Amino acid sequence: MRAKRKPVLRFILGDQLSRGIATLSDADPRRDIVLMAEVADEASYVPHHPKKIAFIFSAMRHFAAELREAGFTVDYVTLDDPANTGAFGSELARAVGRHGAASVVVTHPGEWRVLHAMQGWEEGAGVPVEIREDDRFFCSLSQFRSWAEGRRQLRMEFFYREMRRGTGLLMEEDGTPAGGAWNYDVENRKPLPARLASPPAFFVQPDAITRAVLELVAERFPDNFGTLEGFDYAVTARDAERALAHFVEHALPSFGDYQDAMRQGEDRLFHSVLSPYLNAGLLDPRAVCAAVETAWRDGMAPLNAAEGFIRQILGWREYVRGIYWLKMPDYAHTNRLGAYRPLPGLFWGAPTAMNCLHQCVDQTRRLAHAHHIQRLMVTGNFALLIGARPSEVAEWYLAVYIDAYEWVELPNVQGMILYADGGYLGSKPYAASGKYIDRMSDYCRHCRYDVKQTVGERACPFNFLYWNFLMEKAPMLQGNQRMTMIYASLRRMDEAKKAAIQDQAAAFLGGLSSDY
Ligand code: FAD
Ligand code: DLZ
Ligand code: SF4
Repeated sequence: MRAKRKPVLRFILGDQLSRGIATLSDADPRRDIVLMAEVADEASYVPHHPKKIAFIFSAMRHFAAELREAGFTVDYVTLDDPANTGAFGSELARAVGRHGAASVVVTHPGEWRVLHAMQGWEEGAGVPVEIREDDRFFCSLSQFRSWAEGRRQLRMEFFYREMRRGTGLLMEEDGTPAGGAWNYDVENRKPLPARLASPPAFFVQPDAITRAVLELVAERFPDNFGTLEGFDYAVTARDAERALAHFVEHALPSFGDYQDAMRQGEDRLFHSVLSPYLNAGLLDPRAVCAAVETAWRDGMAPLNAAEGFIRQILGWREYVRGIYWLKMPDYAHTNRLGAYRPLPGLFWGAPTAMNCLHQCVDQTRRLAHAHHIQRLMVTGNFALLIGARPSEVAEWYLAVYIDAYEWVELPNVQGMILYADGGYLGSKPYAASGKYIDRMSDYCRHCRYDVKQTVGERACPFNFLYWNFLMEKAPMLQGNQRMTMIYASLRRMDEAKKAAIQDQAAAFLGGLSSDY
């Protein structure tokens, strides 16, 4: 009698929930074992928002059920399994022993920290571990590396054009961009008209699997920032595809126009809220971009909306991933502007009279989601202007958003909001005064501060912090060509006003507390 061949153990991580994942590409359901594990290390390496943990655990459990239906044997270790050792490496070693596996196959993880640990798994498990490329992105890491080679500074716009040419997305047959321009931002970013209604929200009722996960998370993570109430995210690929269809029908047509708008009481406006599904593997970025291009070609959405949206995914999402893997692990420690202030407690929910911050942090607490302009121009801008320590800011963004994995969060924090990388990702800091927030939102109308005042008891803190930041960072920033105009305005400001701004900023910064 021939001996039974030993199984291959196929280890799937919580953000690899794609049927097309490289780990499974040559899997034999009759012989191989799929391993999935809820582990304490991953659930607590930052204090994740409870909705983020619930989303990942529920999506993992649904994915395991789908694989079983397709004939796979799935060994699923739950967080409350008494034998669970709490870490990827030790769970893998245990499973290799349990199943007498001949080898392990896994896909390249999304975080450097996990890749680093993965390199020791072979020794721990005592069998070969094959790490496969994650091919769920448009641009491979080697392709990005070749593109970046020899460039001192990278620019997203040039990368994006290459990606358009390479994929053919929104391209004419003669090789020119659809409509004749690469970018339609001049038509985008309008303030929201008072009477414009938001699109209807997409939601999914929690099923029995999600309800069990919600109970587990409530019990195990009672003190984490954020609420589990009203959990309505999709947790299967099928529902994520419904979320995509809903977005294309209801929100895409106005996505470009109101991409930068914010309105009190309206959390999502015309944003897609597809990032959790894209990043966990429930949605394929190619399918998302194709659906949006089709909507434009069918006359269901204007070009400025389709281009603006596709640029976020084909451009920004791929670009930040490329930078992350090119620059890690050093990228996490960059701090070019020398920022060392502890993160104020208001980020974790301590009361603040600054209405814009209160609204964005409170929305984050409720939903584990805030849209790009809230992350960039409200919380991000504030962190930049007060000189918050990059590592604490990065931990906050990684913890509180449902879509946060380090490969996408870190370049947005170090590069986009904090300029900690000295201009490698973006050409200048996104610093702004309260005027920007006032133009793009109604937050200022409901605030105790006056956005029109720069100094004085009711002056909007964004105003004096902005000018104070420019003065303080002048040695590093005033040579930046894109900041010439603003430094010219600063030079024209009279000295008494400058001194008053600096005094008020110092008093405000001195009063910030990291308690919450
Ligand atoms: P939409 O506005 O509908 O955009 C569509 C898609 O484009 C998003 O789903 C996302 O996949 C992609 N996208 C848009 N902007 C970016 C960007 N700057 N970088 C990468 N992808 C982008 N996005 C994450 O997915 N995870 C994060 O951890 C994350 N952290 C961020 C931290 C900061 C400081 C900032 C400024 C931005 C961060 N972003 C992050 C980018 C962006 O804010 C979110 O992708 C977006 O808000 C998700 O909501 P949405 O799906 O409704 O986006
Ligand atoms: C974010 C997360 C959490 C909270 N929990 C788990 C888990 O228990 N098991 C798992 O496989 N993945 C989890 N994840 C996602 C991982 O952190 C993610 O796969 C790694 O950071 C690599 O990107
Ligand atoms: Fe924010 Fe200033 Fe406007 Fe208040 S006045 S909401 S602090 S920008």
